[in-house]
Amino acid sequence: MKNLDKNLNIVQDILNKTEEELKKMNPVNVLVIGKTGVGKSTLINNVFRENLALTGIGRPITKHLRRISKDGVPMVLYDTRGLELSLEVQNEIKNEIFDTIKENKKLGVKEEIHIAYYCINANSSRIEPTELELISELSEKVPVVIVLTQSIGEPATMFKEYIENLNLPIYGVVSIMAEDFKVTEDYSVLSFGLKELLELSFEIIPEEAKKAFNNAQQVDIARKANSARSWALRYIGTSFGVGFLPIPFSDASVLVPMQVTLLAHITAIFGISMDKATIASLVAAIGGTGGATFAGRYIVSNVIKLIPGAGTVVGGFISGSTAAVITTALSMSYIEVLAIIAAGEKDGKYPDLKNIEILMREKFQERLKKGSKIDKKIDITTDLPKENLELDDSKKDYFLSKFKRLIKPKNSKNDS
Ligand SMILES: Nc1nc2c(ncn2[C@@H]2O[C@H](COP(=O)(O)OP(=O)(O)OP(=O)(O)O)[C@@H](O)[C@H]2O)c(=O)[nH]1
Ligand SMILES: [Mg+2]
Repeated sequence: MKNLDKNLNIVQDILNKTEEELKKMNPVNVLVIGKTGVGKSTLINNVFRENLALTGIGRPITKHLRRISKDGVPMVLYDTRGLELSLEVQNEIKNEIFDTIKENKKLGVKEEIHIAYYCINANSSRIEPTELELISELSEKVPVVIVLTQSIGEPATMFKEYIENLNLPIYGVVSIMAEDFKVTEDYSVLSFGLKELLELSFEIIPEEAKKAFNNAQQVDIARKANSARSWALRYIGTSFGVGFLPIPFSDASVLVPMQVTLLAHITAIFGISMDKATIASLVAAIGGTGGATFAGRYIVSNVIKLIPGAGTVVGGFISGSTAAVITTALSMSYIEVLAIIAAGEKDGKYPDLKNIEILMREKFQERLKKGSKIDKKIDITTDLPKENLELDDSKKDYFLSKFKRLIKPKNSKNDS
């Protein structure tokens, strides 16, 4: 019982610290604009996690502008409505948007709108003069990307060329299909273009908003994992490098607060919806059954023996390099598991908690056995060479197939 309490404390600590980290993070602010039905909400729900357009809390800030946000996702979306209505309404909208942009800009980089996605249905074949005017004026105030939604085939390609030739003062035109589009019973146009939109957006938004953008997006999971990994390796390097005094095994629990901070920070950088149960499974996995913490006795009896070379440690002390190996293994395996959860979640599939625990334990031990070796050319989420980082559909299949047992249909209950 006592062990369980300790575990729960760690879980709560990780959750609280993650929340703190998120609060410190500058949010990314995105304006999504376009006529009704073009696919603004579909775009948002596929690019960002947590079905933001569907489940976020929307607050009308003007007649035609809604501000959407959600706890735990460091982003604010501005969604417009009514652009297809009369010229008079369009002018009203324009003024509302421009006022909002101006007011937010006054409040600094934390509040200002960082990017605007101007959505046009790719099957429109032409843009009206009023829309062109709006795009041009908007571009003077905020970086604009034209997103051609529901793009299918030749007409969409031609429309893209047509828009590019207009030489608008925008940052780019990106064709997308945000969600697979079913044409017939056995033929679908698969989703595409979101990765490109993401890359372009990262080029455009200010440095201060990039961390939040990476947290909020769900298109490029390897990117999330890699940024969490770089941060963790830097943190470990400074914590256990020169100046780290060896600690006695009996005091190994001093590592716990450090590891809590580490896991919380990783969770915040990565950006994933984590509940208590999930974190509890992860913590249980690295604490061993009956072990209260991932330090202390557990390290001595279960962890040390797995680290190549560490068996020769004499005098009952944990050196900086041993602590680094343990903590690196902990963070790398944690990130790997987050990546797998995120990949499943994107497809509306949630992993079974028991399987998470098993996987986390396996990954942790695998990492320990590698010792201090980190191959930077290998992407940790897939163990594939880094140039294969992009998770296109074939790789996604490979990626998921490796962990098939983890993935359960959305509606089935966790049997733990
Ligand atoms: N398959 C598929 N359907 C899409 C896509 N984008 C839009 N649609 C279809 O178009 C409909 C309208 O899309 P929404 O995302 O709701 O459009 P919206 O711009 O948010 O519309 P308003 O909220 O009314 O302004 C959806 O219900 C889908 O049927 C896409 O990328 N793929
Ligand atoms: Mg909508």
